[in-house]
Amino acid sequence: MDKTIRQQIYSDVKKWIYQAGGEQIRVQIDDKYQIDTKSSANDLVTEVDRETEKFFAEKIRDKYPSHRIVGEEGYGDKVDTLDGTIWIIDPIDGTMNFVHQKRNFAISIGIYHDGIGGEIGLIYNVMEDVLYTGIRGGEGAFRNNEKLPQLTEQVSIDTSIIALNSSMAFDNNRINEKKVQQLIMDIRGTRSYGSAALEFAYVAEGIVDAYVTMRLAPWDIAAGLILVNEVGGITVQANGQSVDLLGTNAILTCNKCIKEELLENYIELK
Ligand code: 2AM
Ligand code: CA
Ligand code: CA
Ligand code: CA
Repeated sequence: MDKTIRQQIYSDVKKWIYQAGGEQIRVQIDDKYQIDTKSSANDLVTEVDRETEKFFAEKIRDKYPSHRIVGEEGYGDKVDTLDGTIWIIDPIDGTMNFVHQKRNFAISIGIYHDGIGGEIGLIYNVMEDVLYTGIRGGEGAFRNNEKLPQLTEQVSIDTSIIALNSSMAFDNNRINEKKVQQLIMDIRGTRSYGSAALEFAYVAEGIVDAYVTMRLAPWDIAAGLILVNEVGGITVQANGQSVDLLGTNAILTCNKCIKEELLENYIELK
């Protein structure tokens, strides 16, 4: 992607994220809105998820009519190839947190171009007003415009904090749960934030050393990929293969110095 176009898109998406998150969601956080369920009783979606995705889809189609959109709530296009420019949108990542906590959720937007994952990535922690950004090209990743340091090489399993869902420790259908239990005993601590995008951002920020999770959709990971990349971290499928950008993935994103040990000793998919 041409550098000038990349900068133009970046400045537009940043403006729109602040509008959607700040001027719309944050000021209306105490308003009543409709809550529905999707695949299960715990899989929530609200009017605000839909309205926010619609807001982005309209802005993008107006300004960049040739670009395609992949969105969680159905305002996007049917996309099955990675040609051209693709916007991958999660209007609210952490809807359960949005509904129950009124915090700890994010808007996540990743932009791909011609098969390259992670041209541009933005994750906006709406209630804390913290915007994580990354643009391809080795300039690094930023937290509210402050450059994040490259991930330190001083991390080992026994001193690491790892974000994971508690269910992984007793789910013996998809993962070797005994090894997850061993991991939990061997590391310093676990965290579970309930927003995949924020968990990626925290890996990029270096405040957790890895995030492991079993089923993520393209919009859960698109923005996070570039943030973690730009600080020298790595994201793979939990079986070690490279990420399928338009598919569902079990994901490991982490500091590079613990990747091999995690894959070899602790994460065994069934
Ligand atoms: P969401 O809030 O956008 O749906 C919760 O652990 C994390 O997993 C959130 O980032 C959530 O995204 C994501 N997730 C993916 N698929 C989910 C599902 N079927 N039900 C609930 N959360 C899901
Ligand atoms: Ca959802
Ligand atoms: Ca999500
Ligand atoms: Ca969502």
